Amino acid sequence: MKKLYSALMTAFNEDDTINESGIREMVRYNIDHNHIDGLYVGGSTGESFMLSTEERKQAYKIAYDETAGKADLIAQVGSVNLTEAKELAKYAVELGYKTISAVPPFYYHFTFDQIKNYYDQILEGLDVQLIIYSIPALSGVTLSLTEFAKLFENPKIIGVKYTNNDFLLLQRLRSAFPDKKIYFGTDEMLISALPLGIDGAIGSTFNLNAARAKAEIAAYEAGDMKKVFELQDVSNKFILALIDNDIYPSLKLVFEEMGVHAGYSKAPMSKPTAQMRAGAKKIYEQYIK
Ligand code: NAY
Repeated sequence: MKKLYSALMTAFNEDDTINESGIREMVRYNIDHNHIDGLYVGGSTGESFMLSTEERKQAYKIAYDETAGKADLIAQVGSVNLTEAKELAKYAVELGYKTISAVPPFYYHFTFDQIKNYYDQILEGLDVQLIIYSIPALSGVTLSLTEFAKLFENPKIIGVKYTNNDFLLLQRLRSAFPDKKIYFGTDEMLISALPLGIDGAIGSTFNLNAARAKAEIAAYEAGDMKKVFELQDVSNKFILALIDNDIYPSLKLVFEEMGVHAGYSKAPMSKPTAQMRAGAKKIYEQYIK
């Protein structure tokens, strides 16, 4: 069975400090209501690249503690600061995370050898497995099939979180590396990734839309492609409405509608306006309630 992971959000207070109880509530919701297979902690959805090292550690710790072994956990430790990435990886492993993930180093257009060295250094001396976080649209780093092959030579690198709509590369990855894990990361294109043999999906919108996504996966596995299309169609109306309303703050606003105190997003992300609040209420009523 393909797995479904929510990309965990980080709840903030209005002054942009971390809101611990908000993170705990979202973890609980994912476990108790979504019955989620796992949580991806500290990724883009977690707004992690805007956090200090200590705040990133705090988020891993809260998520680990609240999950209490009831779901798989993956800590995203990638950073353009390799010293920080190594420190975060060590910290996550010491907490008990069995799997980490890392976005390639970004901004400076590093060479492939530098990227490979970054992954090997993060993993050096740690008893942990790693999933590459491939998200070219945000990181600016596109890895080719040959480059994935070289990274996969490190036996601790067990797969990729593939947030990319290059389906030719996805198919070639699946064919070339049947034993590596591939988690798809564009929730609105899940329908296109399912037939390519993904092991599961990791996404922000599953925090709220897990039941529909799970039903889509079940329909796919039962061979009911009409149902798969219908479910993806509703999901996409929901996802596009969220994107139009400013996705990260709006996911939290919809959580608030459901009584889950998800807090705010961190500046420079927006604080909710009256219009965003009204938009989120409408999304909740139309797609979740
Ligand atoms: C992450 O690290 O949190 C993710 O990459 C999760 C994947 C999400 N991508 C981003 C950039 O947020 O769930 C997707 C995405 O929000 C969704 O498909 C809507 O576009």
